[in-house]
Amino acid sequence: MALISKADFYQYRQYMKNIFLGAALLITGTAISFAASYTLDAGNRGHYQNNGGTLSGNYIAGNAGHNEYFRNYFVFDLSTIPSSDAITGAALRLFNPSTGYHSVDSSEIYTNFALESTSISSLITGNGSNVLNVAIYNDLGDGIAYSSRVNLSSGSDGTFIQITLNTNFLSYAQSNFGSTLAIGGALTTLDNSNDNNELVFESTTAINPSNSQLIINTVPEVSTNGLLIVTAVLLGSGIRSRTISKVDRVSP
Ligand SMILES: [Ca+2]
Ligand SMILES: [Ca+2]
Ligand SMILES: [Ca+2]
Repeated sequence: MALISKADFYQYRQYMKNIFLGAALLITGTAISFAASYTLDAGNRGHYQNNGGTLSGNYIAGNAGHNEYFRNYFVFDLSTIPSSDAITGAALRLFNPSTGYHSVDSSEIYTNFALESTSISSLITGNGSNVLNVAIYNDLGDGIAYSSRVNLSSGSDGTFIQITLNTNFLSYAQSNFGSTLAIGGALTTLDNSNDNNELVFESTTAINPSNSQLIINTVPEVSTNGLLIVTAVLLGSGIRSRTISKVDRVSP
């Protein structure tokens, strides 16, 4: 005995298709809306000198002649990023002022490094003496690299330098979501003369905090994504089985 007519069945099938499409769009839209991007101003930044001198604010890097060498640092507060999020990418965004590039060479390479032997509190306050601070200066430009070598020149003056951070940094940042992290930087194309000027990020003492930023992109933790996929599959298979059961019951 027929339960529904063919016309009713086709209308029903279209109705269910629309529901399924709507649900799929909703789920997809929900998944996309979870992807997040965080742009954070450096909470602390500055430089250390090869003689152990240090200054917060100015993130100069390179050689100012007279055996004066500088390496810079940046500290970021990640407390706004949920520790359950998964990092997908990161970049350091640094403003190089109109007089920022100052070198005897036509270009210089700037590279970011991990802090292996310096705590964030030591980085901010120093080790207590210039002699002890030399270890911090060294740490800022050695060890694990967080960025590939980035080229600066006079053409970089008055522009933002966006530096893609590598997987070493992504792992480091991921483990510090909800907390703070620090990153060092140095010029890695210095010549053998202690007296040649080879500087980048000069004149950065009093510039806007938003001129040194960390950008972090994330998605929800894997289990949340998995849940969304499972929900979509279950919804799809449930609708299909109900549609098929209706086919069996259409009148001849
Ligand atoms: Ca280091
Ligand atoms: Ca050089
Ligand atoms: Ca030099």
